[in-house]
Amino acid sequence: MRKYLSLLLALCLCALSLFGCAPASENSITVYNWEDYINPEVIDLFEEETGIQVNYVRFTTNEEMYIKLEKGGASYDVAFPSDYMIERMIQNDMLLPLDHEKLPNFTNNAQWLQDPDYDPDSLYSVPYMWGTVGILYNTTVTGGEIDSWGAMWDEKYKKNVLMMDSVRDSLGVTLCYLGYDLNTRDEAQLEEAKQKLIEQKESGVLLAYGVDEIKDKLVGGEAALGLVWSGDALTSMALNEDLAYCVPKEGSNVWVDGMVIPATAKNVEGAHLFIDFMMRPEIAAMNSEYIGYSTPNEAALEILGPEYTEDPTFNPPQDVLDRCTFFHDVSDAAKMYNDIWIEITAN
Ligand code: N2P
Repeated sequence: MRKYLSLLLALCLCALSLFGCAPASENSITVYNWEDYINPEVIDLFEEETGIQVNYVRFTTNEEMYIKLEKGGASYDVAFPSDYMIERMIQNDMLLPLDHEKLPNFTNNAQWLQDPDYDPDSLYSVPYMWGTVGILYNTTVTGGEIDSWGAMWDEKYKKNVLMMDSVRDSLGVTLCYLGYDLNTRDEAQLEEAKQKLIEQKESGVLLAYGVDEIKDKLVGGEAALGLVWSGDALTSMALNEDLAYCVPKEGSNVWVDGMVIPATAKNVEGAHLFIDFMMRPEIAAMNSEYIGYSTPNEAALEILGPEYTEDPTFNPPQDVLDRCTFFHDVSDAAKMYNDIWIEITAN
């Protein structure tokens, strides 16, 4: 017994000398981010500079992230929701107000993203990346350019189309194809979109629903068309020269993902340090270059240069942006969206 006690004492002393008296949360932060959405070197640089350990956890969709945070249980110090989800989380008191005094690099961001309508005055979020939703396609199969969502229903591409297992993205582009607003709460319009997606499945055009694996399948030549986010399109096109990206003429979604501090965060100080680190020009440039998404950080754009800023996937021309719409929280219609999604994907 005495042996155990002295061993325990030795262990405690050892832990104290290593970590001082600080609780573990002061020496670490838990970051909850999308799959494939950071340059891993950035995490190493942050850990080296601050001595704060990053526990890095990934999610696939906004809805998955939301449920995890809503349920409690796990606590995250920094999360990366999209615009419409930030709107919902603010409404539901799920975020802490940011201390802008601790975020001196915030002013590197483009003016239009310093005061976004989903979070006026950026009280709860700072922008991380932005982009569009479109079709990544293999030109050797299509035989040329495509410009309509109709291609994703075209029986020429049987068992060759990948849709996103993400309720707002797939329903949103289907609503655009039908000529409706992608934020609609109209039951009849949503029902029509549902039928359209069921038709895509039943006609055999749909190969599968997926999220992050869509880009890999397109790069590997395992499908002809896939619904993707612009950054994934950019990195895929660099890996396979037969691939092209279009934002269809019927319109699409333009989005911004932010960095936020959930109300249940344990290391708020560390979270601010991490968020500010991510907004340093050289760090934002490293992330943008690695993941292919467009940074709102104007100082980073200068580092990236014309190879990026003149690329139409990275920096879409005005006519493309003019036909794109931001998602908004659909509030009490969210349940209708989710029920439709379950019905479509369940069988
Ligand atoms: C990249 C995640 C992109 C998030 N895999 C799009 N909102």
